[in-house]
Amino acid sequence: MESEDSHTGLTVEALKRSFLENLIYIRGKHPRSATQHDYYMAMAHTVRDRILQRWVASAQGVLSNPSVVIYLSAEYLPGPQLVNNLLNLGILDEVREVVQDLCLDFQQLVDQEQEPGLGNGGLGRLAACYLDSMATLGIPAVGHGIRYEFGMFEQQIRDGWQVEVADPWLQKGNPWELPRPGICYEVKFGGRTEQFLDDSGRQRTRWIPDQLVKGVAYDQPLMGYRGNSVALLRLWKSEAVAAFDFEIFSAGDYYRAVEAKVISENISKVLYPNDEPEQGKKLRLQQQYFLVSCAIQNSLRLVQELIGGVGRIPTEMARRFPVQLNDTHPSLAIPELMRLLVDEHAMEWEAAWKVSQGVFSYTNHTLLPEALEKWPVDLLGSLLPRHLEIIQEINQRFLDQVRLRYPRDDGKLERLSLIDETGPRYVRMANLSCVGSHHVNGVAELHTELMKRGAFRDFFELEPQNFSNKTNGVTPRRFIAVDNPDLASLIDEQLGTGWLIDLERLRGLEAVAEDPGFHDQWSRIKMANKQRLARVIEDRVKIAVDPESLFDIQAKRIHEYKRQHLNVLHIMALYWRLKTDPTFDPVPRTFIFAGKAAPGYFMAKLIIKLIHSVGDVVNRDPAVRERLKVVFLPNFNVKNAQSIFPAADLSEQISTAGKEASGTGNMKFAMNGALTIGTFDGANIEIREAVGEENFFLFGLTAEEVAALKASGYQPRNYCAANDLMREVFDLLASGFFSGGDRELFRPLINSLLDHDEFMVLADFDAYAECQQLVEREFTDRENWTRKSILNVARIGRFSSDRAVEEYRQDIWHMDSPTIPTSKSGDFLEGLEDEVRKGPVDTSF
Ligand code: NBG
Repeated sequence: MESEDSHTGLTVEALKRSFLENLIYIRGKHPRSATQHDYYMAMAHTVRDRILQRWVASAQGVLSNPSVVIYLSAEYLPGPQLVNNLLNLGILDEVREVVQDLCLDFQQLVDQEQEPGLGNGGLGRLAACYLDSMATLGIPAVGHGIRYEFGMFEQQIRDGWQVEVADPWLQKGNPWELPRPGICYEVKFGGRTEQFLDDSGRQRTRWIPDQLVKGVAYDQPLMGYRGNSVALLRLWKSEAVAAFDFEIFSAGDYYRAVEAKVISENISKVLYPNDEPEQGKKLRLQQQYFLVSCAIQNSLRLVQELIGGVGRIPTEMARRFPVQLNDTHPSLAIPELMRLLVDEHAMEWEAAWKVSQGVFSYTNHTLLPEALEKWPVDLLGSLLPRHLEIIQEINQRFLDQVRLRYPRDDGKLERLSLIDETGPRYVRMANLSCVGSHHVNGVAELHTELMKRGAFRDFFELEPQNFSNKTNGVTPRRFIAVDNPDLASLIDEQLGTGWLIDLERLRGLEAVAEDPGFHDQWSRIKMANKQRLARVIEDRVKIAVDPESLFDIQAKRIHEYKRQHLNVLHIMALYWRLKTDPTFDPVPRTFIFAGKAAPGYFMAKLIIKLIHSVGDVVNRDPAVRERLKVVFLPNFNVKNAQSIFPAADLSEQISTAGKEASGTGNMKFAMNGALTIGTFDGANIEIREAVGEENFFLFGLTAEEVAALKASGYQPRNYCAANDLMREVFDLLASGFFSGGDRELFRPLINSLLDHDEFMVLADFDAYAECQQLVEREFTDRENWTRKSILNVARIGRFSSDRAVEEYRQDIWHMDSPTIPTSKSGDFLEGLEDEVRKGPVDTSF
């Protein structure tokens, strides 16, 4: 066998040989001493070789028609890579065979993988889905992010409370990344600026920092489905500029030199959980700047190499290298690009600004006021003095134009200003993002409308043509094919294999939505998935649940606006009815929760405690007669979600209308055949429209009704007083019934609901409970339920991230439709010798 073949071959034989070779040559292990982890690593390297071959070819392809999407995001949640890559390479069966033939356990091997938890939730997962789609569609893309040494904390539960444990995901090594010590940039912090006259007599500014760190690239190629196109995830790690600061070292201050190293390395140390006030968190601001400085320096270098020099930036960069800002976290990229062009490349301000505005576009992901980023002017000025000057200059020029259009409208100026001057001064990152971008988008129709009418109204009025909606989507490769392989096979049998890259084809399932034979297969798969989840539950939290019961699942970050407590109130009400009314005979249900709370978000953590407390009582009470079970599955992440999405009968998407920008869990559940109970919020609205009103359980106030009720003076207590069951539930909770007699434990939650209820839980309670009764009735008619489940999948095609990315490509990035390279047969190494002799052309890839 050719040695080349063992790096690239896709046959069982070639894969087996490669696997065994890697065990020896990469792990240095004989099978007699190899652990499961060694085998996982050997397999990962086997797969990585095949990806690298495609990546190298893919990167060369870009040279002929240079055009690359630069995606900037502080978060990515790519999930475990092994199975996803096997699927994309089309060698899942072959590798299973190799593993089986060697009497190893495939699942055990797969379970060794630590997922990179480099994000909080939907926003980070969306970034991963979009890279997957860009790779699949053949759109050249580089996603820049931070290589956090500690990702999202691991959630453990002790005595019903969330406990956060650090996530050292890199400890055992990451086979998917390639360190690129040669691709590194200096990042400056602090100090001051000074003016000087350059050689041509022009007034220029230079920044004299007082801290320097180094950003080093770690590359992870992300392969598209079956294609030969690969996207690049480039994560930056912070390091000291030199291992030791020699000046300090030679002055004899060894400890200060080491300290400087530690401080530099801290920048990429840990991911910040969101949903906590971050004002004043200097390290977070340092992280954001660190990311964009590395990304923009690297991108400018790439652009120069690919288009041939700085001189062509003004005409070429916006056209060929669009930069997408995933929320405001990377918005310092705007002043950073201005600084590099004006200060370092001596470009005129106007020309640089044109480049900048042409290049950037911005996606907003939330309208919650507390989540709209703003940084104290003093903090930003002390850390990034030059950027503050640039932001002020952008602001001044911008406000001058606004004044021309709206003379004497001080309110408008005040609202549009990049600096909030109403109290202590802040830089408003959303305003910076709007002014510095040529396009702004929301992530679902309602969200985009609310942007235009609310927080972004003045910007919209100024330039309505710059705004559009791009409803989110998720990748069916991960969320159907990887997570629910049996469902994917059934669909393959029915529709052939093209649907995974053309999700609208799922519509073909409508033809068999009434077919008893197909129903049978469909329900068997759902049942097997529920059995699998039941085993996971038994294994992880020691609760026995009945797979025949209705699996009612709410899996997402714990937040008051997502209203897990509305769900729990309903559970308590059902429980109370069961206890007090012997004739009450509800459909057996298993309520399953999963999700993390921000470490500093007390109320969210109390909700987790409440779920456990209610579960403890309900699960043990014989009066419940096996009708109800309540389960909390700890540590929700991409890996654990794999057993959750495919097993749901009912998906809970019950946010207060107007608060959930889009939601993407709603799409993942529906793609796996769950029916949704949901409010008129985010992408729920569009999902309902797509799958049909009769196949979606809608309840609750609309965003407008929520606003109107708030304006009219909402009194949650009145809702409680008017509803006997609700009152009883609150009394029960307050009495300490669920907390071993402790009347104080849930007091903060009770008071918050009865006194303020910012998220209108009580106002929606009745509608929710009533809608849940309808769910029950529908679930008892299994034929009917299965038909609805099939129709949900058949009509979910629109929510593929391929569709979403296509819309970005056409409407925002204005890129030509890509051609996906076909795989080249023959010797991959052919021609390489000559290339070596010619020497390098581009070094940024
Ligand atoms: C989240 C929204 C979700 C949305 C994802 C992806 C942030 C700031 N926003 O509704 O809450 O689905 O973004 O767009 O994390």
